Amino acid sequence: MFHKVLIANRGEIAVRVNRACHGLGVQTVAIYSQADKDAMHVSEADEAYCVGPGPAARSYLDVANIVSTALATRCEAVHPGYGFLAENARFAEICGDHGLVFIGPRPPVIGAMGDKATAKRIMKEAGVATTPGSDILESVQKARDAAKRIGYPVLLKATAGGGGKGMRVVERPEDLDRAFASATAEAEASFKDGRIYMEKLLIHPRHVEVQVLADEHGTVVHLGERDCSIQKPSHQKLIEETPAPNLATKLRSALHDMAVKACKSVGYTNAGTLEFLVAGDRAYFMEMNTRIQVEHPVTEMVYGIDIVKEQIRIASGERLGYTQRDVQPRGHAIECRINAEDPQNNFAPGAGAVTGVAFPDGPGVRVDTHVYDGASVPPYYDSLLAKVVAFGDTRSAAIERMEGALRQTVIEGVRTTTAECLEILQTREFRDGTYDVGFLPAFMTGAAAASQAHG
Ligand code: MV4
Repeated sequence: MFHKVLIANRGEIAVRVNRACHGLGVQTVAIYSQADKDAMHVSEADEAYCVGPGPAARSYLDVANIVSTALATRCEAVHPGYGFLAENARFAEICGDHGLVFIGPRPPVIGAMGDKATAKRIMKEAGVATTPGSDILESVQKARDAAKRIGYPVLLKATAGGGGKGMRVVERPEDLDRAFASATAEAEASFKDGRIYMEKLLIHPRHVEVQVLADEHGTVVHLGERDCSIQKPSHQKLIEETPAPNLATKLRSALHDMAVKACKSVGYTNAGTLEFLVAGDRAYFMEMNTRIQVEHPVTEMVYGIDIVKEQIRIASGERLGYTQRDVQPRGHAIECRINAEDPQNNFAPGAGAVTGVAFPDGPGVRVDTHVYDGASVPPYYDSLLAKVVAFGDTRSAAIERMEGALRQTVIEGVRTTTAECLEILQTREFRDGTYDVGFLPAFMTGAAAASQAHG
C-alpha cells in the first residue's frame, strides 16, 4: 500500500478521498486554491499546499504545480477525484513519467474513452450494443448519406463532447446542413475539436449506467447499475438511484454482462462507469467514464463496498480478492444532490457564505459534504454542496427515508436544490419509477409556469 497520496481535487470528493486514505492508513497531501484556504478538505488532510489563485485553470488544473507538490512531499500516488484532471490522459501520463501512480486506468484507455466516436467503435468491436449511427462525418455530404441510411430523426454529437455540447437533433433532411454547421462550430468553440458523428435519435431514453471495478490481475466485477435519468437541461444529474426501477431482469443482466465484457476487452483497470441509454427493451452504449463518479455512494450502500478504497487498493497493485458471485446487492439507495443553485432561476449557481447548517443522520442515511457552518462557497467551481443518500430494504422505504432526510437538511445563506428534490420525490413519475431523461426539463417548465401563475 502507498505511504502517502496527493489528492488533486477539492469539495466533497476531496474530503471523501482523504477519509478513504486515512481508513487505509495512508497519509494525505491536499492541494487548494487561495479561495479554498478554509475548506474542509484542507483542514482534514495531513498536509496542505496552496497551488494558485481561485480560477481552476490556475490552481486545480495547474499540472506543473500539482505534480511538483506531489514530488516535493514524497507522495507515491495521485487521486484525481472527478472533474478537473480526472479524465486528462496527458496528466495521467505525466504522473507516470515522474514515478507517481495515477489512481485510475492507464493513460491510453483514458484517451480512447475520452473520444466518444472512438469509444463507441471500440465497444462495438467488443460486442457491446451501440446506437445505430455513423463514424466521424468528414463532410456535410457524408452527413446527408448517413442520415438517409440511418433514417430521420437523427442526432449529431461532438466526438470530444459528452454532456450534450455540440449536440443537435435533426428531424428532416432540409434541416441537416444548418445543424451540421452549428454543431461543428459549437464543438470547435467548446473543445477545439469540431469533429461530429451521427446517431439515430432514441425517443424517451433512460440513462442507466453500470459501475465496474477491475484490478491489475484480470479480475473484473460489476456493481450493478444506477438510473441517472433525472438531469437538468444542462445534463447535470440531480437524483440517482440503484437498482434502476422497472428494468426487466433480462435487460439488467445484459447491461451488466456488456459492461464486464467491455472492460475485459479494453484491458480496463480501476473503477469505471459505462453509460447506456435504455429505450424500450433495448440498451445502447453511450459513453464510458474512467473515474470515480459523483453518484458512487448509492452503489456503495447497496453493495457494502467502499469504491474509493478499492480504487486505491487496485492502483497499489492489490487483488480485488473477490469475484462476481461474492458481491451481492441488498436493498435500494437514492442520492439527492444539494447544490448551491437557485431552482427558481433556472438553477443558476450561487456563491457566498453558509450561515447555518444541519445535516440528517440516523440508520440508512449518509451525507457526503464539505460544507460547515461558516464555510464560504467560492464562485469558481461546481456548485455541489452535499449529497444526501438514503438506503432502504425496498425502493419505497428508501424514498420515505430520503423524505425525512431532506426535511432535516438545512443550509442557510445560499439557495439550494433541497426543496426541489423533495418535490420531485412526490411526483407520480418518480413514485412509479417511470421517469426518463425528459422528466426534469418538463418538470422545471411546469414548475416555472406554476410559480408565475401564483405570482
Ligand atoms: C442521445 C439521446 C437520444 N438518442 N443519443 C445527452 C448527453 C450525451 N452524453 C448523450 N445524450 C443523449 N444522447 C441518442 N442516440 C438523448 C440524449 C439525452 C440525454 C441522455 C442522458 C441523460 C440526459 C439526456 C437529456 C437529453 C438528451
